[in-house]
Amino acid sequence: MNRLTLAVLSVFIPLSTAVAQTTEQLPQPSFPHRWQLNLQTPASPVMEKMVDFHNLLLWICTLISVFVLGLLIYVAVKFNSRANPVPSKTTHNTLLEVIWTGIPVLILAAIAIPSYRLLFFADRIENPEMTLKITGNQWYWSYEYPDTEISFDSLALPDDKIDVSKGQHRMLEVDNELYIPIDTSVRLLFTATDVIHAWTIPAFGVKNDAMPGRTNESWVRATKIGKFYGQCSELCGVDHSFMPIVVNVVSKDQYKAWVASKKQSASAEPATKAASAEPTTQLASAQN
Ligand SMILES: [Cu+2]
Repeated sequence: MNRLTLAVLSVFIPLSTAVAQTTEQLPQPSFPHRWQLNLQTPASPVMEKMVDFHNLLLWICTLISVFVLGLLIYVAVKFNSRANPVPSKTTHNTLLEVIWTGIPVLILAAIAIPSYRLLFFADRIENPEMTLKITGNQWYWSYEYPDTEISFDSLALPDDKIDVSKGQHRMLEVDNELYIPIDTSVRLLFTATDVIHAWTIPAFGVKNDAMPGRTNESWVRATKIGKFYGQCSELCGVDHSFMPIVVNVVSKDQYKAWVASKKQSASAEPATKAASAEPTTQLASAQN
């Protein structure tokens, strides 16, 4: 091993272990961390495939970029005015033109095959085990679990309610978090009451528009236990950046316990829309 290799390794080995350690210490498997490269850790089959597709494209882009850079360097060295004082007057070459049109077309066609396959895979699931209906409102989310008749609103926690010592994150925490069981196919239905919103959880590979008067569909089958964060991803008005999403992926038993507790509290005190809408107004006025 030469000195240069040693020097490079001495820089990268501590760096990679440091990154691995901070990732392990995080309570949430997919929370972004400082100096993060690449996408979030995937937590669903769709996102796993998206990461693979992204890596495939990265290789293709890299090879093309290196090839074009090589050609540019070759041309600059071989055909500059000093090396080639009398340039050729050739303007057309049919074979070359067919090749440089045909090869990019073939590359794009080859990329289209896995791309469409993934698009259809992410589109919808044939036999969901449960359904979650997501409604976007200005500016909070409403959730319904039609199978268990649970429904609630989920509003951003204002800054003064964020407790950093508990690992909470500003503008990402909500008062009512979602719960879904692990290894369970969940059909996601999206709609909105006012304007277009978009419900997003990067680690699930889900980003769908919630549109008034329309029901969009997607699905998730969570593969990792933990807390997953997302945000509204469609400019929807003044408080667009204050409608975060928190999904807890828990074991099937924990999910059943959550459903039971949620039903109990719902029967104890029926929540009113007016009461739950109050914090939005507070949040809106706090931002103004
Ligand atoms: Cu929105």
